[in-house]
Amino acid sequence: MGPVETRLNGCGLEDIARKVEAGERLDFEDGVRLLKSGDLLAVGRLADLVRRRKHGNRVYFILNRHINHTNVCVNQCKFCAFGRDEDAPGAYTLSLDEVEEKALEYRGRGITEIHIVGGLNEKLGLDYYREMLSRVRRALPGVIIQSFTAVEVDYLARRHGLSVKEVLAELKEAGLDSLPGGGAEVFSPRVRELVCPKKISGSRWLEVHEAAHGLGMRTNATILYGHVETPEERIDHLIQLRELQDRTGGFLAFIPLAFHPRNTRMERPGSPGTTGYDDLKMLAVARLMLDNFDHIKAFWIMIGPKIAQVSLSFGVNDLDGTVEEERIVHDAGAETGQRLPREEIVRMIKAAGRIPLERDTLYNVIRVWE
Ligand code: V47
Repeated sequence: MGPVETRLNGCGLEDIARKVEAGERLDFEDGVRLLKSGDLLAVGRLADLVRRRKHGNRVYFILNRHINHTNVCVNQCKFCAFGRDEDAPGAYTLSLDEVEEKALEYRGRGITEIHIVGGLNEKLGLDYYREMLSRVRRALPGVIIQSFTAVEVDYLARRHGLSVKEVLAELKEAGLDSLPGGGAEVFSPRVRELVCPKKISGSRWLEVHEAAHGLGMRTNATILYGHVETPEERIDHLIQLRELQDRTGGFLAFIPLAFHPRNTRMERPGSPGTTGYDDLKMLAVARLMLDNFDHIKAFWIMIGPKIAQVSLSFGVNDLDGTVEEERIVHDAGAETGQRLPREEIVRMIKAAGRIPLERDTLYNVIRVWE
């Protein structure tokens, strides 16, 4: 009996613990049992074992800046409080000068990554995106541009009658380095029909990321959890990501995104969103199922800095990030701040007994905060 297994006696997960200790891949049924288990600490301990093997005492964070250039969106996903019609109150589209100004504000302040995502706005073509990239590149030389979801890339391809590969190649030429993980939601067609019927399918999302990997771009992956999806649909989503990662190795990190219902068409009385248990379980199960992903990242904006810090004992090895300004989840009622200073992230990681590593997008270490 292995050390972890010993401590898991009686939790009903001993056979899974044996697999984890032997470094064996977990299957669909294992994943569903872990998600349904009431023993959060047992699941967390297993995830922590995997995290420790991969990363020891090290926890990554990044100095980054989010920019949401437009909230005008034709998709009207039911879980989204950010997107709106062009003529709706609060609709906005940043001019190229405004995007450049936002980027320039952060010049010389140590930011290494810029994360730009927005809605599907009929007024914005490839020219806007190309010009935005080259202006941001000029404003912040050396900063990695991790921007535009697979959904935006697909939209540009369809609008301009180009292939996804052609659009990605053009954006790359203009300065795009990497794609963030947004827009994945839950791959299940049943769930998409209920919550985002106009959005690209899960298989199209995977196709866009595969094409990006083929062009040498590294990308992230997400799941939007805590709404109508079943445990089985969450695990199926993770397994589809794991299969693509087996083929390309192009994913950097997986980030579970906790659904925030406020101001969305899915807001119901008495449904305030995910609980701390669900957040920690989702992160831990992701760590256990995604054995070929190096990094599991907690987005503190969505789950709060305190749960994000605790998640460092539930499989997480990366805290995203300084952020600076966030609109998507704050429009949906997030009560977290807009930014975390570097000193606060370092303090959180050290208080968890770990070594903070400031990183760039590709996980090159910029500074060790001993
Ligand atoms: O694509 C939309 C999600 C995503 C809500 O790649 C919502 O490093 C919760 O993708 N409640 C955008 N979530 C954010 C995103 C992201 C964030 C941090 C890091 C990275 C990365 C990516 O937010 C959207 C959608 O899946 N979202 N509405 C909502 N009401």
